[in-house]
Amino acid sequence: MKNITVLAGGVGGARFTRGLLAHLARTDPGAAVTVVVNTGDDMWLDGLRICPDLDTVMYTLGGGINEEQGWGRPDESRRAAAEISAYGRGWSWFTLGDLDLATHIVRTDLLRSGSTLSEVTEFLCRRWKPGARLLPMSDQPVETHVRLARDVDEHRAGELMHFEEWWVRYRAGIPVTEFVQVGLADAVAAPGVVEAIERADLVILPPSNPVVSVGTITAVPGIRSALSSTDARVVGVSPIIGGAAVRGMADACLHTIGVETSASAVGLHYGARAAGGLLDAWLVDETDATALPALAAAGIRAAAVPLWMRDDASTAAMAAAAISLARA
Ligand code: FO1
Repeated sequence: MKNITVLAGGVGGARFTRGLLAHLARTDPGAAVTVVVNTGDDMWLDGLRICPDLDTVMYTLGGGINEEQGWGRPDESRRAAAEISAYGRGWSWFTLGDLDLATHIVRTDLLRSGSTLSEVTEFLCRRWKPGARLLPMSDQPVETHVRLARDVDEHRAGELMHFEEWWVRYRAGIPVTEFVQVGLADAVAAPGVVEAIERADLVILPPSNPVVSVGTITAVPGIRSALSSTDARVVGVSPIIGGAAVRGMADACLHTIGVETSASAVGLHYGARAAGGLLDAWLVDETDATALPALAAAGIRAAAVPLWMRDDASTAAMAAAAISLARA
């Protein structure tokens, strides 16, 4: 198992990858991990380029994450954000901490100097040393927006709203009719992404949001075809346990695209590679063991193991389960 590629969004994908690296350090120290990270949550805010999932993965693997929040830095302060609000600027409901701002300032500085997002990510990782190669899914902006089903505050029904406003300001609590990836038509996979999938010995879809993270990454031109042509096994880990999203409001996203919030529904939504889908195998939690026959019938090899990421040991065990399922 020399090369493992993970397609990750924010918190769930970052924590899973941390467990994977811990497992590999013990069992397969020569293995190299590449994380292809969702950039659909990215935005321009206060003149700065914010990349929530890239930062969550980088901070989590680099030891700089606010563990309770799953995003941002620990021991944060909000002095600059308070001043920005005093000017009536920015998003008062979206916390840009003082330490976190340094990352956005350095990233924006490099982007304005002509660096690509891939180059910026590589530069930032020289400091954080995540122990894996981080690649943005694309160097072109592909921003997830939601289309509003009704008027809310200053927004009108039918309009697009940036996903982060829907997610953070409204906690995904207002009805939307669809997700729109603004910029997708002009985007291509970032350098190294297709190769990282095609040359992998194993590709893992971690328990990230199946719609706005895994769905966004696999919509980038070139990525889905790489997943169908790679010789690697593709193993997914359910982000839904016992009919509820483990984290975040994934159920609001699944509802919007008409997929039931269950481990089997998400696995079937991803589909079997043999039938043109994404998966060779799918890990569900023990409470969802009843889903195994339906998944097998759809051509997806499945196993039921504990999927609660309580600590590093349990997350490492999940990674071990994904690897052994791929080898089965
Ligand atoms: N999430 C929140 O719920 N509230 C916030 O104020 C917030 C600020 C924030 C700032 C930088 C950053 O990188 C992430 C931030 N997030 C915040 C998390 C973000 O919404 C999520 O990490 C992803 O976009 C969804 O996985």
